[in-house]
Amino acid sequence: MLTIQDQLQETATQLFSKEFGQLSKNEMYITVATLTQNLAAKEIENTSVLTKKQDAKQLYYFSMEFLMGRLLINNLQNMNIFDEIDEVLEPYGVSIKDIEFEEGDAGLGNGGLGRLAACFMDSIASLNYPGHGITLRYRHGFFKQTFVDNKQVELPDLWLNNRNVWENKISDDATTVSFYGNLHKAEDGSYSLTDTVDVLAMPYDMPIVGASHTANRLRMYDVLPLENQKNFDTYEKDIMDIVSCLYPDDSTTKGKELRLKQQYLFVSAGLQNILKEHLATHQTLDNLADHVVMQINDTHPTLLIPELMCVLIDQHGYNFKDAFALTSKCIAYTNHTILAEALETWDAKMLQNLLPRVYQMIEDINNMFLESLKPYNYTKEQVEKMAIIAKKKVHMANLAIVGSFSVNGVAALHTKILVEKEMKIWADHYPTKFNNKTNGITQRRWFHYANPDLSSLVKSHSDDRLMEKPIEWFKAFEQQLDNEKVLQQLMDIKATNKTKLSSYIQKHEGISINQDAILDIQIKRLHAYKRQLLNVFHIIYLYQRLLNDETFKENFHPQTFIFGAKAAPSYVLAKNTIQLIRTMADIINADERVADKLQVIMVTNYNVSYAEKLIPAADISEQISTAGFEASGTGNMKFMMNGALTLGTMDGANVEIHELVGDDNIEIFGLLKDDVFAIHASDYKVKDDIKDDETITFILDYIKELKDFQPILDYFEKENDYYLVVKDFKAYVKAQEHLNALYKDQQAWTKKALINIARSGYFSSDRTIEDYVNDIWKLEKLVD
Ligand code: 4GP
Repeated sequence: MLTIQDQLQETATQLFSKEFGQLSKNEMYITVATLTQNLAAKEIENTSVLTKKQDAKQLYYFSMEFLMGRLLINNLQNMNIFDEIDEVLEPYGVSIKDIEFEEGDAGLGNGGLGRLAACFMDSIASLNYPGHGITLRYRHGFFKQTFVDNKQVELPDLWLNNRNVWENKISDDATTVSFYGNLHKAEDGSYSLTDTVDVLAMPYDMPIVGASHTANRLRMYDVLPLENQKNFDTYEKDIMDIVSCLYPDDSTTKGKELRLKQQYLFVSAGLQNILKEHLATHQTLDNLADHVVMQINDTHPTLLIPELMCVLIDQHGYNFKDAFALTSKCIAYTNHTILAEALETWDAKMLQNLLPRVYQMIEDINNMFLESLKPYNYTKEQVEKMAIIAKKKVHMANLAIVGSFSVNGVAALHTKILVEKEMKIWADHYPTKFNNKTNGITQRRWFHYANPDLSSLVKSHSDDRLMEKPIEWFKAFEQQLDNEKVLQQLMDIKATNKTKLSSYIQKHEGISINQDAILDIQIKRLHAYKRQLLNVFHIIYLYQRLLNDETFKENFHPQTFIFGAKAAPSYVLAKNTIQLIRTMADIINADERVADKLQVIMVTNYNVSYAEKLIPAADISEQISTAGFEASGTGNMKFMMNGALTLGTMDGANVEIHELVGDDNIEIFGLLKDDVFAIHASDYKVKDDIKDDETITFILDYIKELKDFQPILDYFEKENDYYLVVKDFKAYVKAQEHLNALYKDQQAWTKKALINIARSGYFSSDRTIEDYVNDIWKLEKLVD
């Protein structure tokens, strides 16, 4: 057996025909990563041998997004070879940390849903379950953000330009996927399509290496042309577009159709591969549900339902009833949002044109479903609300609910809102289908890797044997609550993390942060409901107060506000909010009068790697969405685990954080969801509130004076402040003041931080995955 050192040299020779010591940094990264990838390949093989031997049921997680971030260190740590490789590198004067940034962030996602999928993959493998991800191999990831005159500018993310060491092309599993065509019905009642436009879906697999002995796969589909297609040049250009980017601009019909093509491509190809594998072992699909479970991550992969029906009926001779029974036993659906605009619908004509047979199947499912409603006394409106096809639209959430055996929300409050309000009619109709699975995050990336010093401290006071039981492992740390030495160590670690962050920010943004300040961070997608506007309104208020109130200024502990957010390219209000934050940052950071008290930074191109630096340094975690609108949030969990105090509304998983840490260890403010819903149902006029409120009037006037912020002003004037920034403002200011005062007692603050860390184990995605496994997936562990 070759030593790791020999293997590294061998890999360097194979790849670059060079001595390891002669490699450039980028070549060193590629060499180390390739070796890691080769070692992972053995684990994948072992996993598939075990899966076969145990005839184990497998999970397939269909998601349009997997926001993986960098993989090198994560994989090395999970494979337990980090230290060994680092030692081998030492004589060459490099460490893994020096080469890790050569890797591009795999940004195949844009927010919570995609990052959740990545955390789930890590937990599934680490808990030794056979479970694979299925997605698309977008040539451009989520855009790269830059700023010009404080305005967001989007650049393509060319993540595949450097060699993607982690992927393997699996040509043997390439499959044909067909679009368009003419549908024919034969005399025996069977259907066929002619004149379709066919493409080759080519899978690339990335290893998902768990912390134990299991390695699963993330399968990403690329598109390649096929011979014998008409008008080859246009055909080739058109089909290559399918995987060109994560979110096609869907303001045009063409863009919408492209998105639908993306959805069908990975659903159809993924399903073909799953069924091929199943049939190779079992020769029948009758027992598919015993061996395969498919989770659809939001509605984007919902075409899986009619597609599986088509395959069962057209290729395997099932009748409709049996095909439906089998399909709905294999598929489960997760809902991630209650925002009405995010509930997908497709123009029926477009779907029918693009996928004639699939559309027909959707019609059949719809007819069967409507028929099944007849014995109930639903009103016409209710039936219309539940119909899969209504008003010339296909309602994907309705299709997902009808065709799956489980529908889950992602936090207790979210599921409650689905069951009691947004999807009440469905939950009453299918009372056993609905369930909650509170989200989680992988502690391996978001704690052990991102915050190594804190990880060592907790480790030294916990029991390694509990490592696989994160709730208990973290909880053991609470015994140190009155240990002054540990409290001091916690403060020191926070200070060190701030220093590290400061140099990172200095390098990337050209600003260094005030190390003594309270670090107050809001990082998430930019959306009106997440209320970055509330945060920046408070900053404008604070700035004026510091300028005009000496006593206030004296008592105020310096505070640095950091934002990280990308706005969807066509989302005008969100982009305008970014511009306001950046403009305020320029004004405030240049004003000597508040220099030692207030600082505002909006980082560039916020992504997973940035989050890994920001979160361990934070004191305050801003989770200030309008109650009832954030399904869960997962950033809130990451901050908690790293010892930041949550400043939040009673929304999403904040509610569960509050329940775990109690009133004293979290700063809750603002309207409750029922208040919000009541206001929305009333004839509330924000202008009445504004006219009686000097502070808000001042802030709005200030923004007006800045010019360039009409979309924000319109949001108040024309959209009536739908997300209730004005209504929650006073409570938010008070909560901020409370935290600012509290911070002065460092000991008391640190105790609260400690309690947050110690009780955060509940939010490990290991717990979430065990919940999915027990209630939905019913998988068994692979035993080595
Ligand atoms: C997000 C939700 O907004 C967030 O609250 C939740 O934590 C996350 O999913 C994971 O469940 N939704 C999306 C989306 O990212 O695209 O709908």
